[in-house]
Amino acid sequence: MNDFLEHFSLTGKTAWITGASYGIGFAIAKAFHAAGARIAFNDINQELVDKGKSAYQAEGIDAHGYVCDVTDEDQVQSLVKRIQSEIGSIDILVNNAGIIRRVPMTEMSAEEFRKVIDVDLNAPFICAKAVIPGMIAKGHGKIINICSMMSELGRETVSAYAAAKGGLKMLTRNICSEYGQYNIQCNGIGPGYIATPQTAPLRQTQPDGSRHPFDQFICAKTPAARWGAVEDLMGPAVFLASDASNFVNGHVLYVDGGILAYIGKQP
Ligand code: NAP
Ligand code: GCO
Repeated sequence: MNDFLEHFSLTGKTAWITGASYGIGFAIAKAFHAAGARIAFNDINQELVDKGKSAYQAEGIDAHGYVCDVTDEDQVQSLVKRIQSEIGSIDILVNNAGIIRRVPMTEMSAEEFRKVIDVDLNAPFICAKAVIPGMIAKGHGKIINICSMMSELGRETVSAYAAAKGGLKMLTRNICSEYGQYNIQCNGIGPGYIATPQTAPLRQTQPDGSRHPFDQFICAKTPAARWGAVEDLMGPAVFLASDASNFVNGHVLYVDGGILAYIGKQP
């Protein structure tokens, strides 16, 4: 690799991607491995971790998988110590684990709202808080928070998710503000609409064989006229995890095919 591309290398780095048995987190972990990083991932139960490990092995990746509920601070603190002892102290954290509940706000229980906030906002706080001391000790660190279009826009039925992802954008900026002095860069990635299990209900073929109305809507709203693929996020994630972005901090990089820039195609 010529000298310049070395800036994008993750060789020798330890990366922890949360909720990465599949979906966006899995793709980001694959990209980090290809760039040279050691991979640690967690998921909420052993079945998912085992599924993830098999998937990583099928890609030739010796990923270290752990059961950990990222909303539980004791579990997170213990996991960070375990990763440090088994693989190495964490250089890169990707707060990827997330849930969504699509319910009209007035029909959503406070408990459901709190659950989304807990996973999508409180957990990134808990995980970042757990890794920052080690990053300070090492003199560098990268934290990438997986934000969303809903960090900028609202839509019907996703009030809790939008509140969480909007808060995650500001948590990203605050970690930058508070820990940038220790050579820690905290940035967000704002994926557009990506074809994963989380969005599968929005792409489901209708009983009459037609495309889901939301599928048609998103393609009309996207200049690229397509849903994103998890592969579209791999390059941006490696950039934000590497030395190539050491002066990029507090930024949310939207990987959305242009949705946020576009008024949408006339019906
Ligand atoms: P996904 O397919 O639902 O995967 C999310 C992963 O997080 C799953 O493995 C999930 O496990 C895990 N998880 C959930 N709660 C957890 C917890 N408490 N502790 C540990 N792991 C937990 O989602 P995705 O589409 O890959 O999205 C990943 C991230 O990108 C999320 O933060 C999402 O909000 C964000 N995002 C997605 C899109 C999109 O269009 N897909 C766009 C923008 C942003 P379970 O299987 O048990 O739920
Ligand atoms: C929804 C979708 C979105 C995507 C993503 C867009 O119901 O609107 O799930 O929220 O998951 O966050 O960036």
